Amino acid sequence: MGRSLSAEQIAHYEEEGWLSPLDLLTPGEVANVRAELEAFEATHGPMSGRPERSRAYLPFRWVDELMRDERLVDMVEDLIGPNILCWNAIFWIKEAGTESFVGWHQDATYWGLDNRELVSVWVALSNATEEAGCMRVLPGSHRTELDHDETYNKANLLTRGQDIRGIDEAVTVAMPLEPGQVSFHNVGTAHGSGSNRTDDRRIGLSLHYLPTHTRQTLAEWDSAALIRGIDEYHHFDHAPRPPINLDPDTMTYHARSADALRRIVYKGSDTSERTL
Ligand SMILES: O=C(O)CCC(=O)C(=O)O
Repeated sequence: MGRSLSAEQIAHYEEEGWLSPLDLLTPGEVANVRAELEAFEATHGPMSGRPERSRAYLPFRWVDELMRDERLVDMVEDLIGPNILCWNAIFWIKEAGTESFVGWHQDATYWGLDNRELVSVWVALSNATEEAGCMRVLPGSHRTELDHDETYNKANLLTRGQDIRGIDEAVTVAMPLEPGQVSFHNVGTAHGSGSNRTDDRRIGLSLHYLPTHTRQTLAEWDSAALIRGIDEYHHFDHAPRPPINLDPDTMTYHARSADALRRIVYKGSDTSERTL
């Protein structure tokens, strides 16, 4: 038994590389978060393709607060221990009735981290049904390394249009979520999602937590937010907390941090056209 998760839930995550669904936000809380997002989009345009989409805990105070939500961090602590950094926060938005999809991929392949302890939390800000293109995972795949094609397909939301060929969909598991629920998957777990065939947007925010001993191997400098515990290692520069949305000093830091991230995820690629 952990602080929040049961021994069975922790064992399931460790064995299978995923855990879903878990309740996090109340209907009122999730409506507030979605309203914050859509208020920003009303003045700045769609989040997809904007630099604020990634490392989103720097531009937005409400993302910073969500990533520090004690209910969530207790669950994360059960999976990765008490000294916790958040490396990234990314919006994944598929507009109603569009082709956008996420190819099958393992994040460990592109993120330059020296271990496979990072846990990704995907927070549903809308109804993420199978019809809306919820995430699917390949159970047990966190223990293997699979070959990725880099297709640069524009409809694929991933930086390089990554896709693992030959996944047998019949042995994959869908992780549908109601608004306010979350799923967990390991950095090595193969995952992807289909297009949104509903008449609402499919909106997710992924939060990527790692233990403080983790190192970035693809860059001299990278940043992460200290969430809980002590960082005895200082392998990542500690990201500041935004006092308000779009705080100018924090946005200057965001530009540096997002640039470092772009160099990491595009290392060895001859393009860097997307914001993540
Ligand atoms: O939103 C999706 O469908 C995919 C998200 C994803 O790749 C991730 O959270 O690591």
